[in-house]
Amino acid sequence: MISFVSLALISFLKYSIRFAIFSGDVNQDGIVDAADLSLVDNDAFNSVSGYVSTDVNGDDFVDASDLSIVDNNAFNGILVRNPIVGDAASK
Ligand SMILES: [Ca+2]
Ligand SMILES: [Ca+2]
Repeated sequence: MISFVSLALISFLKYSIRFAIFSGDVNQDGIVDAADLSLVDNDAFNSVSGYVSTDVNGDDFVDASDLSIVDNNAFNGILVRNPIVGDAASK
């Protein structure tokens, strides 16, 4: 049997949490920027393959498609906004 409190919590979680996952934060500092772009650019230039962090689309090869994703997210200023540990930009 579900209590009123449980129903309220389920409703709260169902309608109040928003999150998204963006590719491109290769160095894991919370911001997609030129540093990430540089890492992907270097690996694309060297035709790196395999399970590497610079392969942001997961096709086991670092190329222009990965560079395009990181470039778009860097241009749009994608960063981590975390209510628990704070925003990446404020660190
Ligand atoms: Ca980064
Ligand atoms: Ca790739």
